[in-house]
Amino acid sequence: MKPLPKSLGLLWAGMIFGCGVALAQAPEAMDPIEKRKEIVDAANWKGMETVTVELKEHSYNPESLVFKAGQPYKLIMRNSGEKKHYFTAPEFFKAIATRKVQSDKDGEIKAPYFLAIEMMPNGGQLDLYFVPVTKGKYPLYCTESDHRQQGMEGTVVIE
Ligand SMILES: [Cu+2]
Repeated sequence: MKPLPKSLGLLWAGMIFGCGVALAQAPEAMDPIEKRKEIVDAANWKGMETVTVELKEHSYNPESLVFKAGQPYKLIMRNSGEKKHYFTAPEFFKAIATRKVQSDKDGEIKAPYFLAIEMMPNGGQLDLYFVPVTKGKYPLYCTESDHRQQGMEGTVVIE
């Protein structure tokens, strides 16, 4: 009875292939990068609003950042402290369509999204260009040393 194992083999091959296709499509479904790019391209950057957040020992000023979904922004992140500080907000970064992070002095970095941005001390500055997409309240914190325990955390709201 050889035909049966052969057809079973084909069935298994079909199932494995089918699963492979599903797995290959999953990341795009979870992280719609192309959609983010469309949002960035379609945004009215001439109507961009500028917001500044200052990082220092051991706080963010303001502690709560609020953005409107669909409105393009430049978020100026400035470290006026004497230590390195992080703008860590992985959930927020996944909730926005990122255009770029720019250093006026050094250049710009384009990526679908970031997880954390580290700022050098004594006036280091990076500008995040983005469009808020998914409404919610997201945690912001510094992952340098024990800064978060010392109170260096805040929130980012998209409304
Ligand atoms: Cu810090």
